[in-house]
Amino acid sequence: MSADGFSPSPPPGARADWTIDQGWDRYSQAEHEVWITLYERQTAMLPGRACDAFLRGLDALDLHRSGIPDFARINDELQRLTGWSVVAVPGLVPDDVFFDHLAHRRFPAGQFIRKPDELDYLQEPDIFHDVFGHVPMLTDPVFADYMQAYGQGGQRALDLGHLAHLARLYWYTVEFGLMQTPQGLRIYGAGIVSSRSESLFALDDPSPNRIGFDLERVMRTPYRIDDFQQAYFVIDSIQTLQDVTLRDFGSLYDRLAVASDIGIAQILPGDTVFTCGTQAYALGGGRL
Ligand code: HBI
Ligand code: FE
Repeated sequence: MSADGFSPSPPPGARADWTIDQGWDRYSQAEHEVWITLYERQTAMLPGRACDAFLRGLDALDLHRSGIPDFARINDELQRLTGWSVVAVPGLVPDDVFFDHLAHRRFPAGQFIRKPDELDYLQEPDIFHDVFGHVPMLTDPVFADYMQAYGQGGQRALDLGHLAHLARLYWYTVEFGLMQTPQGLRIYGAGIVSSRSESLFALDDPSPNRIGFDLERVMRTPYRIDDFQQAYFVIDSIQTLQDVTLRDFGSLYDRLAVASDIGIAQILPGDTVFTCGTQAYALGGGRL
């Protein structure tokens, strides 16, 4: 939604809710090969790095078969497991449209796939990020409920003028979340699991801070959209996410309205610190 409160209209060919047909038959062989390349790269490195729920979901959905998956096939299984479905969209959709889909257990996924010369970085979420990154976690019943609650909360955050705060929760959990397990830190965030370089950086690099998840703390922390994160937040279990959404965000938003943001690389006295990062990567100018 734009600042004046009106959403732009869907592009030509899209429905009122911004969905389009996936048009699975129209993907070229070259596009299927991009999927297969990315799929093989990520699945080779994710055991021992991604959390069990993600790896189980990946297995359950059998996402690699013949390249880019057909949403109709994924949805049979996903519907059965958690009642979610994947719908195709042309790219980024307005916030209110995005939240409405999530609130109805539909995940909007980009229909297109990145070009072979941009395997590692892209501006808009494509089908590999959206389907490989996000959909496996939607097979977990608790995570599935969290995502729906997030969509419902999104509609309220827009009304209350606190979208920027809620978006940080999404960013630091759904996109870039880490989880503490008896076997060590694991990835569950879609932005990490769908990226080879960030799957290494987020777990192994000494640069970023890794801090125990705290809802209010996260909502006060800005994030980077153009490079690796300078802070990652660590949950104990998926249940933590569901518990968070049981709270009423109204009083939280009132406090946040007068609270200052926390520096992106700052560590506070109350933080549970997994890693006090060197920030060497960001101080060195990152990849830009
Ligand atoms: N659209 N397709 C798509 N994917 C997103 O992740 C997305 C979006 N529109 C808005 C949006 N995300 C953000 O509003 C939230 O994540 C906060
Ligand atoms: Fe995403």
